[in-house]
Amino acid sequence: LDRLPRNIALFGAPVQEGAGKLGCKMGPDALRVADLPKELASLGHAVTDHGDLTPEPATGLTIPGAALNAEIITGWTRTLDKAAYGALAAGQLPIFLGGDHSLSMGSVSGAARFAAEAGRPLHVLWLDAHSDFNTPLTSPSGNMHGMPVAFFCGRPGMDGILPNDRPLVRPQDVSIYGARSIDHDERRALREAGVNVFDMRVIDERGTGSIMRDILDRVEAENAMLHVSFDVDFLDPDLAPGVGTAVRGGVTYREAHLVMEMLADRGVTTSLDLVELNPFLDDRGKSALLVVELIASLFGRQVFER
Ligand code: 6HN
Ligand code: MN
Ligand code: MN
Ligand code: MN
Repeated sequence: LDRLPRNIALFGAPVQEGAGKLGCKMGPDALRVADLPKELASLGHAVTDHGDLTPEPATGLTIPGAALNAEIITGWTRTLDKAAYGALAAGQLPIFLGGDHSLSMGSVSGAARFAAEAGRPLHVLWLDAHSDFNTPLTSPSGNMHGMPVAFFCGRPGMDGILPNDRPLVRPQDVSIYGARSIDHDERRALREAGVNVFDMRVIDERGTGSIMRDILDRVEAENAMLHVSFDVDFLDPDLAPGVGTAVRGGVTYREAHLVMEMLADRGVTTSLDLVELNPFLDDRGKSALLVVELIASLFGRQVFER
């Protein structure tokens, strides 16, 4: 087991323009009020909160199809790409406090850029009710939080947001875990690209332990870096109602903890997003508090030392 103290860098990314409902911009502060920095520090990690980032100005972009607020999201993507790359280059483990899921366009791209220079593959564990594999040409909503996986895998249709020759993530290195809402065009594109999709049905059938073991064995075998992207709507909405796109039939309390505990056992996580928390829709902070509890599990809290 690997329980080394980490050098953790927190970055608030109060972006909400990628989602269809307002409120995610309050996410970073809700996670702080729920004591995320203190919980991580109490586990023995060095924690620095860098406060909230701001998006670069970005104008003059033409994206065909439906991509709402594309210029604001482009600015955030460029800012977050630099923050992720810079933190990893400084030997830190960055945690991005969202903000909606469009922020992963930048955080994952920056991690991919660092991994490419380090000569290691980047794997992505995408904990989400959704697959976020739309492009502006397939999206039914135009909301860019439904597009980040397509973006960092290099699906066409979002040129100019970052350089087109940037390092991408290979679709076969992405594991989507907890899916139960996939749009018609996304489904075909996911299959054609070869993304690993663990939907709720296969989780019910195989169980968390078996699936997570396979995902983590591959990360270790390939000496890969691992970006974990935690969309709060991966959890069942009875547990975590503070999200804008809730889908029933989600991951349970114990299943979610086991995902985190298995990640902690392997110590392979190199960067992390906490996204889609919408405090305006929450019930007395319960979703924020559960996220903090789960992240403590991911960073080593356990009932009984093994
Ligand atoms: N999320 N597939 C839907 C869309 O609008 O593209 C929902 C996306 C949800 C995105 O939860 O991060
Ligand atoms: Mn998502
Ligand atoms: Mn989602
Ligand atoms: Mn636990």
